[in-house]
Amino acid sequence: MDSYNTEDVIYALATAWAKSAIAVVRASGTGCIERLCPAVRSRHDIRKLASNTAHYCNLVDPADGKPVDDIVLTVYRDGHGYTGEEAFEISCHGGLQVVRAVLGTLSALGFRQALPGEFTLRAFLHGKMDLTRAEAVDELVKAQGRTGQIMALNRLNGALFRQIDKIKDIVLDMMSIVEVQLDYSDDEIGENLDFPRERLDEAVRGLEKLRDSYSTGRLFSQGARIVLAGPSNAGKSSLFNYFLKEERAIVSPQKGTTRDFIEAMCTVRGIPVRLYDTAGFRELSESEIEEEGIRRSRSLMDSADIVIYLADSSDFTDPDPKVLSDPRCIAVLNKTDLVDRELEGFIKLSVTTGQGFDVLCDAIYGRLTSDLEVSDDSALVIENTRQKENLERASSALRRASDALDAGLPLDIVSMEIQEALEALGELTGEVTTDDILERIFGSFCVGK
Ligand SMILES: Nc1nc2c(ncn2[C@@H]2O[C@H](COP(=O)(O)OP(=O)(O)OP(=O)(O)O)[C@@H](O)[C@H]2O)c(=O)[nH]1
Ligand SMILES: [Mg+2]
Repeated sequence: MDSYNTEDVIYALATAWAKSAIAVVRASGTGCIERLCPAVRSRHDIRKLASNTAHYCNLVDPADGKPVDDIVLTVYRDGHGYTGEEAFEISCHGGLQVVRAVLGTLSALGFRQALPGEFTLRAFLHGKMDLTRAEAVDELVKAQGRTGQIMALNRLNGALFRQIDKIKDIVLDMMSIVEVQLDYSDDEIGENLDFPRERLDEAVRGLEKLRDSYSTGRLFSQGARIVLAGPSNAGKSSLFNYFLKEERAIVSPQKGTTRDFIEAMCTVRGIPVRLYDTAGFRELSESEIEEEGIRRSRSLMDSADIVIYLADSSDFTDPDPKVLSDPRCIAVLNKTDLVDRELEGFIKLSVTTGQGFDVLCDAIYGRLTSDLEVSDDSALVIENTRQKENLERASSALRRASDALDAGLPLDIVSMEIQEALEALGELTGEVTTDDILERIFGSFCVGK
């Protein structure tokens, strides 16, 4: 962190850059409240305000005293607030011109605009959060579905940190036992080595369970791609709209209504889904444009996690067996309100009445989670590749330690492996950090670029 100055007073707009009723501008750094003084007109001396208190004030241009906005100023000191250093928040009116003027005022007072992730980096540096919590901030902000949001919140509240800390305690205990033996014995495992093997296994199981939760976490954070495909007029666009609960795609009794694909986000049983409505297949397409649409449908199907093949119960033609044999395919027979029939391997649906939609959602959820261990949203899961890598590193090292014990190898080899596991766990929570790790998490700004 050569050129990155943690002494600077920094500021940033904490809310979105968009017109709104209120916007919040945040600032942090030792001396930031004193620095703001020339731009504040208040009944109080803002330097003497108690921490965690909010005050109505006037913000003025420090150069000419002209009004900028009426604001509510909230101050933080003594380790309170997000970053754990002296800080304040300005709640101002949310018009873009107002926000621009407030930011300009701070800039004129010598505040530096914060870089992405910089407030969270400071929170980490001041011990307000460990790295798993810092990563959870970003994951929570980006959560797309309710389940992913709850899972990220769980990590932000420290559930992951506590679990890792518990396992680390076990590993530390093992380390001290090995160290004692190393001090008193002659490098070989003596018959009287009292090593808690079951504790070692417990630690490995705990780490592997967390590591394996990655796929679940990824599914609930990144979501899945689902393509609606099938013959023209089967009701793909109708189903697309039904998923979105809005009339997004054009629906008509005419074949070939959808020419190009449309995509939209929705959630299915808490899983974020990017859903694609595509051009229906027809033997005799009427134009080059439609043919191009059909080509695009096929290429989308190639990259989908699930293809919902929609057939028309009232105008049924045998589907392409290649599509149906694809393990990603869920076959659906629509318009069963018109012609009610059973077809092996097909879910019965009527988009018009909604009958069968729940069964379809269950099938999607089942297909996406079939290889995963999913319990409920209170489950402790990770979605972060860095965390997964460190968990893998730690559990592999402990497994090697276990193998070394089994093989009766010298204790210093066991000790080395346990040390490696401790390092990986330390990196995971941020007890041990390097510029590389901080750069990976907080962005390139912190390593002198
Ligand atoms: N009775 C009945 N009609 C339906 C149902 N689903 C869709 N339709 C009707 O079927 C017609 C075709 O629906 P679309 O959703 O446009 O079909 P599509 O598969 O998108 O068609 P293309 O875009 O041409 O490929 C429309 O008139 C819909 O109102 C259903 O479950 N029951
Ligand atoms: Mg359509």
